[in-house]
Amino acid sequence: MKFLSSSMLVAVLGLVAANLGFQTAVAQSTPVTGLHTRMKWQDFVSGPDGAKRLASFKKAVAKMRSLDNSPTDSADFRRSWKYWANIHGYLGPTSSFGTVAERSQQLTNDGLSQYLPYLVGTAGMPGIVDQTPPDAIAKTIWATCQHSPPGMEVNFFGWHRMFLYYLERVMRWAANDPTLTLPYWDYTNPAETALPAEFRDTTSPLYDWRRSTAVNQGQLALNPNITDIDGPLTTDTSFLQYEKDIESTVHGNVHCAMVKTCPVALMGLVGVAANDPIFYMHHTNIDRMWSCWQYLHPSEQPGTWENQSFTFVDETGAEVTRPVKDFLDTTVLGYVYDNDSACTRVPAVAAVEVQIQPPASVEQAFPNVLFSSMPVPLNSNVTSVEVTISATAQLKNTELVLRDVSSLFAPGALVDVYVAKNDESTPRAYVATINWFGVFDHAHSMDRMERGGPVARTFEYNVTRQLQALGFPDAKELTILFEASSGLVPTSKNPVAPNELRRALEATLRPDANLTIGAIELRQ
Ligand SMILES: [Cu+2]
Repeated sequence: MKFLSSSMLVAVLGLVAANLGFQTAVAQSTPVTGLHTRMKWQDFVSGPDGAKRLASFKKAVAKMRSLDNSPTDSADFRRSWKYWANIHGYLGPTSSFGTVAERSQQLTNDGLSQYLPYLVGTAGMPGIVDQTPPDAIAKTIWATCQHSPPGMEVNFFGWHRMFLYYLERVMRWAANDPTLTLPYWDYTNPAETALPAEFRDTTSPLYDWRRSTAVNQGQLALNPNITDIDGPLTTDTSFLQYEKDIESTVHGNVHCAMVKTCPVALMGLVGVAANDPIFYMHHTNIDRMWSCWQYLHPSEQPGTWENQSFTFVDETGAEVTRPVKDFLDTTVLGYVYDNDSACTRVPAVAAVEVQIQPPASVEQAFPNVLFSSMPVPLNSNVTSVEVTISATAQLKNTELVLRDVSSLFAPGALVDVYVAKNDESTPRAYVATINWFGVFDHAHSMDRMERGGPVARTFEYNVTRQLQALGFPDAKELTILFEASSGLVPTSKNPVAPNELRRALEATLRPDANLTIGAIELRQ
């Protein structure tokens, strides 16, 4: 640790201390007066008040759904479930997410036509219909969700925190319960990766039939790998990098894994995702991940992004416009999370260097190229690339860069990235999962494709911990593995016919998508 400056040391010790608290972290039983505690789902529904909290939450969802067909100029319409889903995204001729017909055509083109009913409906099951904002307020606020299309940086955390804050106020109104506070689905805990039972109850307003059937039946759960935030939380050196990593990894992974693949409605298609109640439990957990970062970086100064303003409606249906900077401190907003201080699974590796001043680019931060490849096509379900690193390389902060990952359309599965030793003597180390949430269904990407350019994204993963686990620097012959993945694993509960499960777990990359990594680099 001798290369660490004292401020770096403080940061590292903070991480270790935070991690020691993981086992003992409990929901705050005595919140500061006036502050509501956003609880993990399993605590929200248990204890003496659990049944009351759950009833209130379901009542709010049911009441909001009952307002969907209110007169479009009424406050009730602005408090409806449909309206709030539309604030995030909607389909229609004026939407940046295109029309139902356009998204249907895309599903067909992507070879996913069996999921068309999830979008357009089927016997007795209404689908999504094109909508047009009825007034100036709706024109201003519908489809304003901030997600980063390739090459753009947006207020992903900020916009969604504001969205949830105003939704929570509407839900309190709808449940007639001023204590109702949004819970979160903590799938970062490997024990909580199955969809909570209350969302699988077909008679509940929290149920939606358009999720992966095996997930909705409790037979498959999220693969704990795809919900692990230890890497971004302990090695990212700036807020913007962390925000981008959370958005592009765990956030998108969960969206896509809730359905067969992206861009299948609801959760896999940005323009309609917020119609599913699980969307809000997912995003409350994402909001908590922002609080986890804030806890570990209390003195970090926000950037110019905090000055951007967004418009919503409140529980009276009135328009409100406020800057993101009003939403940085959740205690000012009246809530805290039951856990924002111990958010990782395993203690941070003390040898990871914490950089206080984030460098401008990966080239600047990691100037030494240990390995660089030619373009790598991922046209089968497993692709491996052998890597030989020069004998003099030492264990240091190491970045795996997947440059210009491009595809003609959604390739049909997630892609898990691993590093392994060539002799297979040590278990392979998981690095990250690539998902396609929002990549092919956002106006920015569609424009780009129409202009003839592929959508290309560059991923940077800190792989120091993984290389250390594989025995680097002694092991210098490595393999980088890419595997098609559904993002799901079987649960021990409710075993079903193996064939049925196997089909749900199946993940196939379509060769005609031309999924290609422009270059694979290892940098220090
Ligand atoms: Cu999202």
